[in-house]
Amino acid sequence: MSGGLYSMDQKDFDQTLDLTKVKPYGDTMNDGKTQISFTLPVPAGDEAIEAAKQLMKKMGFENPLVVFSKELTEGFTFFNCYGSTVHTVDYSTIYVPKVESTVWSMDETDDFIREHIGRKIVVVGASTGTDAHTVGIDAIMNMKGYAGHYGIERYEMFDALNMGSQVPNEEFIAKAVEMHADALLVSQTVTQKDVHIKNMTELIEMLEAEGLRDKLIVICGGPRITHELAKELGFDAGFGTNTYADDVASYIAQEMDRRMHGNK
Ligand code: B12
Repeated sequence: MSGGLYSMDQKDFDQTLDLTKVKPYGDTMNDGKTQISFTLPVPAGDEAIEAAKQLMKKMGFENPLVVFSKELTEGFTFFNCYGSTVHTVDYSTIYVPKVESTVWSMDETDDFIREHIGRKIVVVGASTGTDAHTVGIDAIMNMKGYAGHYGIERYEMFDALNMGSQVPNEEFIAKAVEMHADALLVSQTVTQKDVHIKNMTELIEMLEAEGLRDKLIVICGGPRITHELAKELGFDAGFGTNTYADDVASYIAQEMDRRMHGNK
């Protein structure tokens, strides 16, 4: 390449990708460039910016830069910062347990249920306990759907009831029994002080006490739910962010089939 302002050759940049030592990519491989935002309970000013930079260094960021700061309300300042992290992760050893199923479209799932189950699958869903967040369970169940994916209420071969939010476990189970549900969909968004763990554990214990646990496919979901956590708590499956009705409906259809016909 000839000279000039933008003349650095590709070979001048680090291009080594080592999956045992992965770090963020900003402008070039391995530069570790990260954007981070947080609020400190201090008034805005040069001291606040210095405090943010020092904190960034303690968090493992080199060359911290505060690109934006603003007092949100008296005594609280918000920061947008950049820095280069010194940390890496070993990507090659990562294992994430996931729900084992093939994701189908709504029509494929409906066709499969017609052919293999031979009747509608009954599903009852709710955001349970004290949790008032409805958007997650609506995204999965609502007729209109979410992000271009129709919810389970739209499926011809599902009979779905969304009970809304703050549904006590007792009411949830009573409705499931009344409707002869095949699957329960539990949404948990608030995880402060592990309230979701207590609530989900209580649900499983109540189902076990009533001899219902094995008769139902019990699924949970929410931004901090993982399949691993769900299994630990005695659920059949757990779904986190970026889940759509397609994922859940096809899993339920395949799991029902496995239970009815022992198919792998
Ligand atoms: C909207 C909102 C509210 C609204 C809810 C209105 C409503 N009708 O839902 C209101 C204002 C009521 C509210 C209240 C509170 N909220 Co709020 N809220 C939010 C907010 C901004 C968006 C949540 C949302 O709708 N996400 C969109 C949906 C589509 O995403 P999702 O829930 O993750 O769902 C997807 C997946 O998780 C999954 N999924 C979800 N459920 C299920 C269920 C099944 C079966 C399956 C398969 C999949 C699945 O699929 C969905 C689609 O992909 C978040 C912050 C954020 N930006 O996320 C905070 C947030 C969730 N709230 C929070 C808090 C702390 C509260 C309050 C405690 C605040 C307070 N001190 O009063 C109260 C709690 C009230 C209560 N009793 O529950 C915290 C939770 C922190 C935590 N880890 O616990 C958050 C993260 C904000 C924060 N950063 O602090 N909140």
